[in-house]
Amino acid sequence: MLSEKMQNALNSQIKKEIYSSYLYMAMSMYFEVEDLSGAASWMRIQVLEELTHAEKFMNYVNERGGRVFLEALEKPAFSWETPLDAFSGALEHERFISASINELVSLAREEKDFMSDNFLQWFVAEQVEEEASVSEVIRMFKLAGGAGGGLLMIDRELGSRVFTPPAAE
Ligand code: OFO
Repeated sequence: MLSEKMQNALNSQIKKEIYSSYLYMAMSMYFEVEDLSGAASWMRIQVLEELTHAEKFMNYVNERGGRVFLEALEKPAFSWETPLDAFSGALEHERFISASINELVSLAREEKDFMSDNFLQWFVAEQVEEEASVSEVIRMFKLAGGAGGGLLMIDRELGSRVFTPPAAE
């Protein structure tokens, strides 16, 4: 059984994961307006990934006999100065999520809740990937320096991303 404190913390994380998908949907819509369909598609895949993260947390809370309470979401930004700016915002957000996962691990250890600790390790590894994939896009945008041809090439590359659902446990 989950402690009430852990249940609340997991519920707060569920909200953050769903908010991530909301934020990336907003970024996808921004890229659509900017005629960067590859970046828009990359973000739409990120939306799906975030929803699978939220689902993993929800399943876990249910499995441990807890209760999921969905909270209200804040309105995300809808516009960014440049594509690089949007991806930099995504990296900042991912760092915030990583810190939040680390807090959950600390709580699990404090409470000697080793089941939660073990469950959360998947997310610890996932956050390494989340930060790395956004950083890689940022690196590409910086190399292109906002130039037309380079931007088009990056957009094509981003459009080749495919959604791979996480393996079922
Ligand atoms: Fe769920 O990892 Fe991104 O936010």
